Amino acid sequence: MLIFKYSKHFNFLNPFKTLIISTMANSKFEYVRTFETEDYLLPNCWIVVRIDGKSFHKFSKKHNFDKPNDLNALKLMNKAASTVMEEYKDILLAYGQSDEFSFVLRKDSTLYNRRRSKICTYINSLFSSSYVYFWKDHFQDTKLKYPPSFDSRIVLYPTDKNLRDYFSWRQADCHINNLYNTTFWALVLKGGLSNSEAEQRLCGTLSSDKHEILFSEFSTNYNNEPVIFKKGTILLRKKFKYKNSNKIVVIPLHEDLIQDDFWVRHNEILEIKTCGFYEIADDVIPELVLKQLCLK
Ligand SMILES: Nc1nc2c(ncn2[C@@H]2O[C@H](COP(=O)(O)OP(=O)(O)OP(=O)(O)O)[C@@H](O)[C@H]2O)c(=O)[nH]1
Ligand SMILES: [Mg+2]
Repeated sequence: MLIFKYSKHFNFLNPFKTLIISTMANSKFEYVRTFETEDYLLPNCWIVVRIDGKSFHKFSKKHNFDKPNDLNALKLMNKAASTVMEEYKDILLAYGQSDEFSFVLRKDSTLYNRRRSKICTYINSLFSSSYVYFWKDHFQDTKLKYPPSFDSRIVLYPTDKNLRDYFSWRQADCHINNLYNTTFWALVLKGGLSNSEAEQRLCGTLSSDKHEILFSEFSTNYNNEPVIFKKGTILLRKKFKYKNSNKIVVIPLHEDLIQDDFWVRHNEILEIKTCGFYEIADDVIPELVLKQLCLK
């Protein structure tokens, strides 16, 4: 008896042709599948996916991003990352700065059976397509000149300390780069120095020297710079009371995550339990949350 197994190559007009192809595939060609390797991630480890823009020094120039920080570009990164978090509920926290975003999945996640390539590529492609899809909402006057791309990697962290140190590393990096870039562009754009003169001026300077240059030469108190530039953006899932019902939304925060306080206040992350309530300060619902409530 002949049994026709359904395959995506099934030819309904000519089943006999399908039979020939599938017999050939099974007997002669299908062995190539044995070359595919398994890539299951170790159990019981935090899964961190980090995405980073390819050559964004060029992309930002081509699209006239404000220097050193373009608020619209940062908001677009946040929107793309929020879209990823809304889709993948196993992501507990995301952190972004500049052209990068990191996502942490619960350590007991069984998403795609913990297959590395599935998790890494789906998250990257949803992030990348969302970046392009939502571009026009953030840059009304600047057309996207070419398709951006992002690399991505997965790193496993076996302990809570390792995970916290990872995010501390990214936030410290944000602070160091932002202080440098803010001083560099003040010297160039306001101080009239060339790029290489500004680079030379900053060579060997300490953090306190950069604060002093900003304060004494450009009347800028670095501490008053926007917190999104200094700290980056943390995305967390929270319950949010809206019109007498509780919605679960992804909220943006711009806080210090290096100190214990953050992890105590948001203990649902490391303890992997239901998310806590989000109280809005000063009654202003962030744009990112308004969009999730379909109010914008
Ligand atoms: N003007 C401006 N540039 C930005 C902004 N955000 C990111 N960039 C640029 O993007 C770069 C990101 O750094 P990297 O990821 O190390 O560099 P890259 O050019 O993307 O190179 P690869 O990641 O190695 O492909 C920064 O150095 C800036 O040049 C922004 O808000 N404004
Ligand atoms: Mg990059």
